[in-house]
Amino acid sequence: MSILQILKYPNPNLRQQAKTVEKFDQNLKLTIDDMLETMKDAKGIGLAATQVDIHSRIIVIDLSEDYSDPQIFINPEMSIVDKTLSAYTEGCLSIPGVQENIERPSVVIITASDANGDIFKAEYTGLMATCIQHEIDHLNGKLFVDYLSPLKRQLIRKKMKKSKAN
Ligand code: GNR
Ligand code: NI
Repeated sequence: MSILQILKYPNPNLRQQAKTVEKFDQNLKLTIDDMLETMKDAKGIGLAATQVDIHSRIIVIDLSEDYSDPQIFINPEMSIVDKTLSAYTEGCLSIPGVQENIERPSVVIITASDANGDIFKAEYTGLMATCIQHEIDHLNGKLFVDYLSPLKRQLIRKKMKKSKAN
């Protein structure tokens, strides 16, 4: 297992569209293990493959305190249950030090494959609904700052370019 480097905004690779996973092989399992280790090391609650410069549709999430509840989503598809929105203060491992309130649909249904290629379907609410939407956005090259005003985004961009954290 290894800890992978997390791309930082405004790295252009964060804008790539991730490709559908076709092979549920050992290589996929190794990538998932590395992503779980990287998420834990960075103290995140989720990680999309795009953030570690792997452009395949792989997401890991763990909302537990002690990283005892890893959830894997391969090739996730989302449907929105109704138009009700909830606001959460979001952060992103690719945009360290920035936290903003973002509104997203409160309840979503996700269909995805697990690491073995078995398809499952589940409904999510609360922080889990927010997190899975944030991660699916990453796979599509989208970041939470894209929901902010252009002025706010420009300020964050300048702040990030100056920071040595990259
Ligand atoms: O660690 C993370 N916390 C978080 C908090 C609120 C909404 C979304 C997130 S995801 C983030 C990790 C990350 O950047 N995943 O892409
Ligand atoms: Ni993120």
